[in-house]
Amino acid sequence: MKRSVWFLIPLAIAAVLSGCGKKNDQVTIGFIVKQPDEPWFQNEWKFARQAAEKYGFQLVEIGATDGSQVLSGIDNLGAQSAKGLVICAPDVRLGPGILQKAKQYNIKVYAVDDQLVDADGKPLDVPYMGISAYDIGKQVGQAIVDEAKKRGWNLKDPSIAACAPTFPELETGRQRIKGASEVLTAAGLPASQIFTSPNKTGDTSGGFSAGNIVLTQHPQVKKWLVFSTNDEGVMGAVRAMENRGYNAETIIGVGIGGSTAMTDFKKPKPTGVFGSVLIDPKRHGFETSELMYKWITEGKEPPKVILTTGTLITRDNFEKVMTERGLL
Ligand code: FCA
Repeated sequence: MKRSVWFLIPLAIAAVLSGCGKKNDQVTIGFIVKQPDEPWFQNEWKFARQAAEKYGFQLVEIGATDGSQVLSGIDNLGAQSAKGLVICAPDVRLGPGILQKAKQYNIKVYAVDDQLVDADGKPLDVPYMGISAYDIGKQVGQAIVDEAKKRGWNLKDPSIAACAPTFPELETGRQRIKGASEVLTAAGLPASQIFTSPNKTGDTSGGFSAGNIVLTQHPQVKKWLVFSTNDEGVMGAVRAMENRGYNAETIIGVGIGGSTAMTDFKKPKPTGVFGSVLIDPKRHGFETSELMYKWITEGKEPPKVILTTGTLITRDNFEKVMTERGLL
């Protein structure tokens, strides 16, 4: 070895040691999410890290936007002798493949947000924590109805319609849309005035494209009600509307999530994103990881299904509510 590289040896040893980064008996848990840029998933990771700190396990965060990334992520966890995996999969129909791969490494699986299903769409027998999607959808619908009433809008007026970027591949997505649609029609909006359009990517740009399709098809609409699977769908559609001259006075959009909508609430002037049903990334991140840790260390399997609740936030109360939840 040349003299000049001797000094690198201690550095290399340190790198190997810190790369291992875990004590011999330390539990490793993986946390795979489908959309790592989305604030919801970043918050899940943030709270999972708090659980890791509290219980002293090693958390491996993996962003996987397609099936092959999920499978290589599980191989990676297997190589690190991980014992558990909390996962929101990019495609829930990968369920059987995920379970098979995890079994190969003796890794326990906990589904979060999106329930894993088999090829026929039947839920798989793995613990699941999701949101109470139908009820939260109804909260969205109710928030829109209440605000429309305040503005004196008559939902039977044919110049008022709803635009809903959907995510029909997911049961939780279908339930959210169903809940909101039912409340709106019960309040007088004709079902034929609800225009859905799939948000192909589940993010804001997907919501923007879905919104544009609806807007092009229905230029006669003067006032829009907007709801979706998540904040991203609503925000995307609202941006498309703003591009065509609609504004906070002619749009009532209510999302699901909270952290993405918050960026609009922080703007000096109101936008078409009127509200959001804030859901609970702490439960979905901290509690799933905690329950997984206890499953591994105490053999106590998490409850089969936990469905979490939501709280409406708007420009008026988001600061208070989100500060209380550790989200601001
Ligand atoms: C699904 C949605 C996310 C989030 C989560 C709770 O995974 O795609 O945006 O709403 O449920």
